[in-house]
Amino acid sequence: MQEQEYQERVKQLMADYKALIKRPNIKARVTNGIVERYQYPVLTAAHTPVFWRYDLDRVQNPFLCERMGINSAFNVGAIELDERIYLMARVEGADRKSFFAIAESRTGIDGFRFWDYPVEMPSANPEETNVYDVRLTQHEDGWIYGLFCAEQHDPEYPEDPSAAIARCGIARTRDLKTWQRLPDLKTPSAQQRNCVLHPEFIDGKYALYTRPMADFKSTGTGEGIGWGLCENIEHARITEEIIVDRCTYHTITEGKNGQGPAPIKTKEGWLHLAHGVRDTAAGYRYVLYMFLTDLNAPWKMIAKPGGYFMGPKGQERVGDVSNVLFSNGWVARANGEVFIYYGSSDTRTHVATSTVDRLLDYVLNTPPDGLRSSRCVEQRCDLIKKNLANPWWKPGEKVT
Ligand code: M1P
Repeated sequence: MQEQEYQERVKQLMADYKALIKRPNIKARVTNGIVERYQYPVLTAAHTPVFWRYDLDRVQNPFLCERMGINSAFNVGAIELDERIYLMARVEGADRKSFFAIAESRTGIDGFRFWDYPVEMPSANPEETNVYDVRLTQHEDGWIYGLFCAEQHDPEYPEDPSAAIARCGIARTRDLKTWQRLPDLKTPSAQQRNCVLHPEFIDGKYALYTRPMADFKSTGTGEGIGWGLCENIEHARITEEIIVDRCTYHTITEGKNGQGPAPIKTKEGWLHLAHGVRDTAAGYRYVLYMFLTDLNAPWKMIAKPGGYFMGPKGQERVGDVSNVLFSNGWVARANGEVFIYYGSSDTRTHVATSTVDRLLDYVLNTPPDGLRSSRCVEQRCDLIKKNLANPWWKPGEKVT
């Protein structure tokens, strides 16, 4: 390639990247009243800096080949510090390994830019192969904790290259740059993914949401979102897990579920965001749902609307693992706004916005799952009857 063409191609790569980072995001016109979606994802593989992917040395890379491709940027942990929003993304290279990288924005809905270097997360053991899906918790002990899935090949099945063990990795930081890795969480369960640290001490102990499961990923081998206490986060061990939200037949959590980010403390209780999974002929379907637990007993469910408030839509439905919405990061701002960050189809990251008041209204005033078709029809008929009794919204109808 001639020098000039080389220069032009590099210039174009940089210009495309800049345009993407600067593109303003636009609120989608259609809303379910609970959240507003946005037109563009906030992070994609193309949001990673060009210099993460290309060797820009003309002698060593004469054809300007992408040397280290990036596949996806999704499932982000989120935190607000000094009025800036930080996302700790699961970035997956073309080599399938995930790693963490921080992207920062002033608005929280656009303008996310990755820091120059990804996070260099220390490993807990030499067999650790893959890390992903971090949940960030600003704990009352003063540290920011990141709990994530740390995965390795299952030594019990050396012949099976797909046999894996998922553990809960724990690390802490003060600045999101330097991370102190602590020993992995120990629980009675063989597999642990979707573990989240509760932001406050309970009876002087650290409290964690867990997901006890017998198998690495198969639906039907887990009971639900768990809860357990541990004395010492530096050697975290939970000996007893209770179930906060149990997987239930013919609901959105029939297959499995998992706590999303750490819950938000509200005047009505702890507001939770979670994912529910069901198996279908087309593969697993992941949707997002919410529930509320007691302020003084965060393991006690006090309200849970039926069904999901966000399922995969439009472009969100397609990607590496299609038909998946997954969230492990949200931010509740001082002005009552809530930014929900969610990954779609294990490929990209989006934002949806709402407020604490609106989410509480949704959680407290939406009918619970009727669990049977007949009950669900009754619930719907009640709604229809109420609306038809006073059809002020129907042009031309008599208003009572
Ligand atoms: O591929 C969909 C999701 O699968 C896993 O979710 P769960 O822990 O509920 O099984 C995770 O690998 C998650 O990252 C992924 O989005």
